[in-house]
Amino acid sequence: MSRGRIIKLISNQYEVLLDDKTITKAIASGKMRIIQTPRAGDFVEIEMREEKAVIVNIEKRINDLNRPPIANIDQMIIVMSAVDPDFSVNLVDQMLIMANFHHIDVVLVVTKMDLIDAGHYVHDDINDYEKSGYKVVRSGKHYDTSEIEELVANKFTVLSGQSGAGKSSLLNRINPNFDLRIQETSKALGRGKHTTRHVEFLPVAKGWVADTPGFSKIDLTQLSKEELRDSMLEFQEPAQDCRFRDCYHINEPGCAIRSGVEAGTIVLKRYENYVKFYQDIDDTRKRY
Ligand SMILES: Nc1nc2c(ncn2[C@@H]2O[C@H](COP(=O)(O)OP(=O)(O)O)[C@@H](O)[C@H]2O)c(=O)[nH]1
Ligand SMILES: [Mg+2]
Ligand SMILES: [Zn+2]
Repeated sequence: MSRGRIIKLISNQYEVLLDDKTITKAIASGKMRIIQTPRAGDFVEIEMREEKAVIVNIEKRINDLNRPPIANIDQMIIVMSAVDPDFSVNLVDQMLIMANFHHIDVVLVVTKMDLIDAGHYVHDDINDYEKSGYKVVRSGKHYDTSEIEELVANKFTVLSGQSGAGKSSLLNRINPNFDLRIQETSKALGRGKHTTRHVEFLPVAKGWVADTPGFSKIDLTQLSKEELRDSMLEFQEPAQDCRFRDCYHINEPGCAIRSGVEAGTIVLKRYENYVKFYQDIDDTRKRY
């Protein structure tokens, strides 16, 4: 019996990185497929059966995403382009909430910075995320990648971001040997659906990174209002001063978050998005 970690999954074929750093192909036992389907990132036990490596056990997952199907992630890198497709605060906020909800450390990488000038509004959006306490890395064609290489070292990272954001380009910039397929943005948009089953961690700068279609469609209404509130990381500390311990920061008196927004210590745009997501959840609950 040996132990390892699934780094690649194509239909029902797995590749497992064993503890001794060798890689083996494996299949899942019939029993395994019924109890729990193995996912990329899973820690597994392997047994040799008739010269075939068979996955016979999956260790309890530390975290577990569905889109993409991936487990035990140390870190999520949200990749969002400055333009083409346009930077979307809405989408970044949704991805941040999902990462926080799953208790996964998160970094925002903004690509295609080479395509915007100094006065572009994206600079303000980026500053807002930094002000909210998030780590942001600016990237673009010919930009130095050493900061990102340091971030991924010794970790299992998932890249998340819409098609055309520049995920594959970013990995190619770090390691030109990958030669990952880069798509014209116009063709990339609206695609991605067919590739979701294929999840693969690539060896990137002393770490492992999965280039996946990411959260192609995020539906925050799966969360409860409480889960949404608790996934707004930058609210956690100031919320200690709300009059009510279970304050939702909507219209409660003595709300420290709303006074923070007024005072400018909490970014208005992020608060507005929170209220919007909150109302979406509220509307969905009322319908059922
Ligand atoms: N100018 C510029 N173009 C980029 C950058 N990153 C990606 N692109 C272009 O954006 C398009 C989509 O890139 P790709 O890496 O396939 O995006 P993915 O779908 O997120 O993997 C391609 O035409 C790339 O050449 C960047 O940093 N600067
Ligand atoms: Mg790609
Ligand atoms: Zn409050």
